[in-house]
Amino acid sequence: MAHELPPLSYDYEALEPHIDAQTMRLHHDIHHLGYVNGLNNAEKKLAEARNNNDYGLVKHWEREAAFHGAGHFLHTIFWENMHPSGGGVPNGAVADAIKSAFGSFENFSNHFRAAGGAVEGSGWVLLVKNNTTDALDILTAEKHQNLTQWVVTPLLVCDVWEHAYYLKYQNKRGDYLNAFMNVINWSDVAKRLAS
Ligand code: MN3
Repeated sequence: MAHELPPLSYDYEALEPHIDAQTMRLHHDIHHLGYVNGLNNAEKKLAEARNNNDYGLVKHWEREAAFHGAGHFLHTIFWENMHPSGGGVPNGAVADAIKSAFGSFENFSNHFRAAGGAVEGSGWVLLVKNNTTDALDILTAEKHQNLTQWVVTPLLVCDVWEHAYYLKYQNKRGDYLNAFMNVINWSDVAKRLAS
C-alpha cells in the first residue's frame, strides 16, 4: 500500500513564534510530500525489479528507499514531537530516563542542542532509546539516513536541514534549536518511550 502524507494535528501557524507558518507550510506540504512520493516510487521500482528478476538498478533504488523512507518516517515523528502547548521539562518516566542517561535535564538539553548545531550540512539530531540496553542516547544523522546505530527507536527528532529554519532564523541554527525546545511535545516522547 502506498505511503501517504500524514496531516498535521495543528494549524500551520500554531507553533509561532518559535516555528513560523510559512516554514511549516513549505516543510510539510512540499518537502515532506516529496519524500512520500520518492519512497513510493522506490518501492514500486523495487517491486518491478522482483517481478522482472532484473536487479541492474537495485543499488540505486535501495539508496532512494533509504533516503526518502528515512525522510518520510523522521518527518512523521517530527510533526508529532511538536505541539503548540509544548516545551518546558518532562516529568515521569521520560524525566527519569533522561536523568539516568545524561545526569540532568540541563545536560541533555545542552548535549542535544550542541549535537544538532554540529551536524555537517543537512541532517537531524535525535534522542533515541537503545532497544538492546534500554538506555537513552543522543545521535545525529546526515541527510536522513546516514550515521546511526541500528538498534534504536527515535523518541524526539529535530530537523536541522536549512529548509527547517532558514526563512526565520537564516544562518542561526542555534537560535532555531533553542526555539525548538519551546515546542517539544513531551507527552508524545513519553508515549514513544513506553511503546
Ligand atoms: Mn525537513
